[in-house]
Amino acid sequence: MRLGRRGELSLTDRLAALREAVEVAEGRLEVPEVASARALLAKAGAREALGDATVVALAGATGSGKSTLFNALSGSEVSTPGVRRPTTGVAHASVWGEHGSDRLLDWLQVPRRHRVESGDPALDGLVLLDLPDHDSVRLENRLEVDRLVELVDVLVWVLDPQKYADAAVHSQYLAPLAGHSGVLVVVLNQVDRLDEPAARACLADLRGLLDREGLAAT
Ligand SMILES: Nc1nc2c(ncn2[C@@H]2O[C@H](COP(=O)(O)OP(=O)(O)OP(=O)(O)O)[C@@H](O)[C@H]2O)c(=O)[nH]1
Ligand SMILES: [Mg+2]
Repeated sequence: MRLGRRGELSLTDRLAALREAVEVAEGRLEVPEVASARALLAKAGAREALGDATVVALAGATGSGKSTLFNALSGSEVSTPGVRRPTTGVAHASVWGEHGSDRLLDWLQVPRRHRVESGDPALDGLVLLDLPDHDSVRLENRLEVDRLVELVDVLVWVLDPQKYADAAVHSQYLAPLAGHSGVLVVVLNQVDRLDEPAARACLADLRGLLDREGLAAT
């Protein structure tokens, strides 16, 4: 068996082990976990067939600065940031390199696509998504976030100094996703709004919150 970065089993080996367990359980175990495992295997199989691009999504509350960060990383104004809330109603994608991610983006149901010519081969295959707000007054925005959170490879939670401790993000997303901490990144954005001591205090408080949720620093 191949071992991953920290001596853990690779994803391929984990899926193979899960497939074996489901086959053994078939017709013997009448528990809902078997159906969930089967659904997970089907989803992983579908995703695997769509290539090895990495889909990274910027998620967060309205006004946290997702679109601004997305544009800065994309190198152009792909997604319009705004002062009226919420601003982004549909997900936008930026695709680095010639990776042929159209089928992947069709599967993700993200029609807004922008190609980035970075010249850095290390970024080839990166697909960055700017998501709508998870705490939206618009139901369709919240549903779109919940749909994509289940499908992307890496989630970057963009928090801001005013709402970093908001229950909506912690109890609905960060704490339940603690088991996926290897593919979660939490960013404190808009720190330029704070002076140095306030920024340090805010970061320490956020760190404490994440530690209590089982999201230790890596
Ligand atoms: N000072 C400061 N302002 C920022 C920063 N990032 C974004 N803003 C401002 O915050 C406001 C909201 O930014 P957006 O990028 O539209 O936020 P969003 O998270 O995409 O918001 P929704 O699309 O509504 O979910 C805009 O007026 C931005 O100019 C930052 O790092 N510092
Ligand atoms: Mg936005």
